[in-house]
Amino acid sequence: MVTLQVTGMACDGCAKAVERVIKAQDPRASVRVDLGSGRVEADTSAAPAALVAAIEAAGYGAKAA
Ligand SMILES: [Cu+2]
Repeated sequence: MVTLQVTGMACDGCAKAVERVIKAQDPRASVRVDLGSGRVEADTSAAPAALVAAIEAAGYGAKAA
């Protein structure tokens, strides 16, 4: 389980975009996004640093929580 703090998500579309970014790194990941808090939980074997980099490349802020 990887928990990330993501900033810059304003709507459901953003939440879906972040989920897609994570699934691009690991198609089998199961992802939960809490839009209000920016907390993102992913059941994935992908490295947290790789997820952070991919989310930042998509235009959001991210750090391991
Ligand atoms: Cu949005």
